[in-house]
Amino acid sequence: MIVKVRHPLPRSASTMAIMSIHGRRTILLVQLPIPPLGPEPIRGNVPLAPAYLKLFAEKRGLGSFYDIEILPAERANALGDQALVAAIVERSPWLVGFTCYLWNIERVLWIAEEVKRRLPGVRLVLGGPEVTPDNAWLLESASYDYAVTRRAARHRVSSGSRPAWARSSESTALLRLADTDH
Ligand code: B12
Repeated sequence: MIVKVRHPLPRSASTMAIMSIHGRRTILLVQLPIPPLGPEPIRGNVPLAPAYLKLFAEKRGLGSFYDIEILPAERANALGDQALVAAIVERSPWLVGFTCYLWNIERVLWIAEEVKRRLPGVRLVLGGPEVTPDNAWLLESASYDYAVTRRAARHRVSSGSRPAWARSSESTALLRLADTDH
């Protein structure tokens, strides 16, 4: 299998300096709730994983070069599908990371496709408990660019029509993706 992580961390100081000149890219992290059956407020969807990933990435120094934003829970929990797509697109993200659970995965894939249709250059990354090496249904989907699996701690890197895998930890995978030149 082909590994396509072009720039393992850490980047050279000169490359980081060039990136900072061009301004920070936006990384948007999204965690969607269990779809509600009625109008009652959403409970239980706490974006702990996005918060962890943001803190981890910023601790590793990426905050100087990437604006790492979490889609606020009030919006993630209240907006409908089209409004969610609009909320993501209006932030002009360079990369969107979705935390995937069994209750949001189908919606995530639909939203990812819509976001890609409107922002063809965006990188779409899936992570979370639903992204496992044995979830063929998900891994064979063409709706996203990268998947970070849990147990095997690998990430998939699209290379045209050929997916490839590289060893990584779940959290450092996000750093590696942010560090991949495009
Ligand atoms: C805390 C917790 C809760 C809390 C809060 C959940 C929340 N955050 O919204 C409460 C008590 C509310 C809860 C409720 C439920 N939970 Co719960 N919960 C957990 C628990 C114990 C920890 C989740 C957590 O936040 N961990 C901390 C974060 C930092 O870690 P993490 O989620 O693992 O994220 C890491 C990776 O997944 C990855 N990652 C995650 N997102 C992304 C995104 C990208 C882009 C990348 C690169 C990586 C990445 O990187 C992160 C850092 O390493 C897990 C079990 C577990 N030990 O993981 C179950 C778990 C998430 N819950 C589960 C379930 C089923 C439920 C309930 C449906 C139970 C029920 N029957 O009511 C409800 C529904 C929740 C809801 N949204 O309404 C399942 C989900 C299964 C699945 N495949 O989706 C889990 C995995 C338990 C299990 N093994 O079955 N839960």
